[in-house]
Amino acid sequence: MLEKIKTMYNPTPGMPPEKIGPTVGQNIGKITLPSTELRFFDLGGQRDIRSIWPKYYDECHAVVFVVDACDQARLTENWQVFDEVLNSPRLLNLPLLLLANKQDNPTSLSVAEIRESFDAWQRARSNRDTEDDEITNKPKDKGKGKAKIQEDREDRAERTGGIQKDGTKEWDDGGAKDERMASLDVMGVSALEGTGVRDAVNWLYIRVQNARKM
Ligand SMILES: Nc1nc2c(ncn2[C@@H]2O[C@H](COP(=O)(O)OP(=O)(O)OP(=O)(O)O)[C@@H](O)[C@H]2O)c(=O)[nH]1
Ligand SMILES: [Mg+2]
Repeated sequence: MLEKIKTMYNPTPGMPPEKIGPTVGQNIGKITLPSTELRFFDLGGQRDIRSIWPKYYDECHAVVFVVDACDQARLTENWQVFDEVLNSPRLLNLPLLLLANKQDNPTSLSVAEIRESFDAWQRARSNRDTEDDEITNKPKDKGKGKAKIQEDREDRAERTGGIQKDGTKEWDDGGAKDERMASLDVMGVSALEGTGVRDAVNWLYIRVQNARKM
């Protein structure tokens, strides 16, 4: 993604996709826009590398979270990590953009589907939290023990990401979307083909400019 941004905005192109390996630590990049310079810190997403993310939180002016929209098997893990970022106190007032990458791939989830998946994951979690207090009285769960029931639920959410086989919602609390989710911006991109990349950079440009004026 960052290499594509460099290629599109800088005289010297970024690395071609076939030369890009998993990010160990950080990659940095800079682009110059009218009256603004945007500096990017691309942080690796692997589990061990995530622990360095908070070191950047105090310095940054916006956060872009890139999700692989083709990797449905890892969406639950993705949402757990995203939710932590979303709730990090030091990031709470910063512009946050969620990018659904790999839109060039026919198997990728659309922006709407990505939103819905996160929404469903959140509902599943809050359902788990409330039901946790009641479960001991449920006949089908009798004798299972609280820990086991919780484990079953988590396993199921892990497998499905909150979406049933037919694509419908597994949980429906009948309304009240999380306010933060409603105001969260999600955009579709293809880091490979560059689709949506200018829209994402413009989004950042506008947000960072606006934040400066305040
Ligand atoms: N089809 C398609 N493949 C992509 C796109 N972006 C990345 N890939 C492929 O996905 C794989 C992972 O890409 P990376 O750029 O290493 O992903 P990353 O999110 O930076 O991963 P980490 O650096 O480990 O955090 C590579 O095989 C890329 O070629 C895209 O927009 N479309
Ligand atoms: Mg990377």
